[in-house]
Amino acid sequence: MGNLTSSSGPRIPNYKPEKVYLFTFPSVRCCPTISPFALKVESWLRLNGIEYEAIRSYSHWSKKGQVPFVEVDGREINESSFIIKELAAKFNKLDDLTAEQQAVSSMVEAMVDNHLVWSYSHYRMLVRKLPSSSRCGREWAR
Ligand SMILES: N[C@@H](CCC(=O)N[C@@H](CS)C(=O)NCC(=O)O)C(=O)O
Repeated sequence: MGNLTSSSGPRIPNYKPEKVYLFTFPSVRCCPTISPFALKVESWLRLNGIEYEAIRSYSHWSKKGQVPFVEVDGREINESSFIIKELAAKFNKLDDLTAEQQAVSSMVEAMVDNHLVWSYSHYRMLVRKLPSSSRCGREWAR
C-alpha cells in the first residue's frame, strides 16, 4: 500500500462489511505497537472478539495526521477513545457503567494514555530521531 495520508475514499476499497481495519504502527520487539493509543484500540478489539485486520505501517495517517484510526464499512474513525465508543455502539459492546464509573474510567484512561505516550516520544525522538512537531509523521516512512 502507498502513502495514503489523506484520501477522498476508503483506503480499503474492497472492504468486508462490518470488519474493522485498524491502521497502526509496525510491531516492535516488546509489543504489538509503540503507540499506546493504538495498543489500547487493538486490545479492546481483541478483548471484545471483534473481527479486525491490522495494517501495520508508518505510511498511513488519519485525516488528522495521526495513528491509530480505523476504517469500517469504508468510513474512517479516528481518536482512540472515540473509536472505541463508536465501535462499542456499533457492535453492541457498550459498558453497563454508572455515570460515576464512566467518569472514573475516562480519568484512568486519560492517565494511562498520557503516562505511556512518553515511550512513544522516546522512541520517536531518541531512537528514530524524528522532529517533535506533530503531523510530520510522513517522515517515518523514509
Ligand atoms: N488523541 C489521539 C492521540 C494519537 C496520537 O498522538 N498518536 C501519535 C502516535 S502515538 C501520532 O500519530 N502522532 C503524530 C506523529 O507522530 O506524527 C488518540 O487518542 O488517538
